[in-house]
Amino acid sequence: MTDRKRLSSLADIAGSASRPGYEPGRHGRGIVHLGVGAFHRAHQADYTDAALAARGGDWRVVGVSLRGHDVADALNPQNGLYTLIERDAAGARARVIGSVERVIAASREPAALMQALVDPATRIVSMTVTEKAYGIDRARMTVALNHSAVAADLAKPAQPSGVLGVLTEALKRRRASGTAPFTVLCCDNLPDNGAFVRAGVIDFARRSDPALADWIAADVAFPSSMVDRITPAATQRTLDDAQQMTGCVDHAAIETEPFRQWVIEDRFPGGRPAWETGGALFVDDVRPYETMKLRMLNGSHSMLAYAGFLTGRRYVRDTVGPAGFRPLVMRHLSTAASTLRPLPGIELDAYAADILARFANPAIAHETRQISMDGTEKLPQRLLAPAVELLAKSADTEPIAFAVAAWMRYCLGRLDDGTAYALNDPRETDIAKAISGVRSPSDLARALHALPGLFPDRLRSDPKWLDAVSSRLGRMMTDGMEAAVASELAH
Ligand code: CS2
Repeated sequence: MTDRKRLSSLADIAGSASRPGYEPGRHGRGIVHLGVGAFHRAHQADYTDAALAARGGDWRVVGVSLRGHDVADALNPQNGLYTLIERDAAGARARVIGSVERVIAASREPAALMQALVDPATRIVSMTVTEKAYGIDRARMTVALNHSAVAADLAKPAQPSGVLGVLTEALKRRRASGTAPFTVLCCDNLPDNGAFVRAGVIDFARRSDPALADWIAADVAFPSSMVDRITPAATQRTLDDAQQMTGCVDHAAIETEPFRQWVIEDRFPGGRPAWETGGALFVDDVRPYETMKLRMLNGSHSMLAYAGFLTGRRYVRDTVGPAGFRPLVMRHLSTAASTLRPLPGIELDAYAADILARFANPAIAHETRQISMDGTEKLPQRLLAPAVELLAKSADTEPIAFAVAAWMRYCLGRLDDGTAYALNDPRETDIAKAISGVRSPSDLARALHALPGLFPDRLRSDPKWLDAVSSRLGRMMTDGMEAAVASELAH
């Protein structure tokens, strides 16, 4: 094993893996991507690889890790090359991706980050940094002053470390040097994600430099996008399979499902790669696609993650397999679909059936624990917004009440057998404080509904909704999670 060569050039590849359809070194960079984790490598970098092969162009990606340096340490010695493995029941296929040029670990080399961002060759700055990294208050569409990165960057705007601070400082320097701005492309699972980041950046800039804020408002494009590809964390098996399929040691290999989807608003004043050659769909308004994906795929994902994790179902596939609770997932999908407006070209029943088949993929080991994290960042768009709309039309909210009760049960931090686990939520301290000493399910439900800025007033004040949630939470606490799932199935 150890005498194998580390993947670092296309000439090293000796195995079934296919190679990029172009010579990576012949293409310059055009994109800086913040948050170069598994999802980016399975999604945007893959589409960019397809675009480079089909149409060429100087669109390689400089990846950035805003916090750690593991990805930089894995990818840089490999000249950015890594193996992307697609798995399904029929087997596994591997491709070596050539679209990433290198990775900057920003905490180690902050100057290199700014240099890449102000480089006129950088025409797009995209990001997948997860919901909690932004520090934007959605209700007010302003910066969240209590967000640690926002607070630190407002205090020292010239040495930023967070997303808003980094984007604003880079745009400020480009404006000062007369360089055209880059397009900002958010690829996180957030509704109206372009407008969301735009509001955050403009508000951040306005606090120190109103003229800069006006320039950003007038001249910087923030197209929205909807992204989709189920990508579990890589494991030792991923790395072993990559080695077997490339003949090289690859510390940056990842695995994913065959399905991928990307819907993007076509507003790129500085140009863009021909992502449509990889199957991306360019539309005028991404919002209906984003709402569909957030409420159907991500909403049912969150429901099955809490119910699955708390009943000892380690992987998503176990929740929809023979020993799972597939009808609850189907019920959630159809409730979520009932909140959507028709979208030309999309059959919601077929979309739901595809989601179920993707969840059931026997070759993808996606941990329910992974999806359970950051619930306070995920619930509003996935579960609470559709619940409000259902209540407004007096429709059945019980499937969503079950999902919310399962999240609340998860917030208690102990399995039925008493085993403790970490919540992994940016508001876990607030949650612990809110429920400390609270015993009854209805008081717990009320305490969690009262967390500032999380639940919409419409839900907090609706007795029927509160009862639907707390009666389910009560069953989960008294009879155990498995019995609560069975009772919900019998409902
Ligand atoms: C998941 C998503 O972890 C989660 O919260 O729901 O990451 C999901 O796998 C992706 O959005 C699929 O595109």
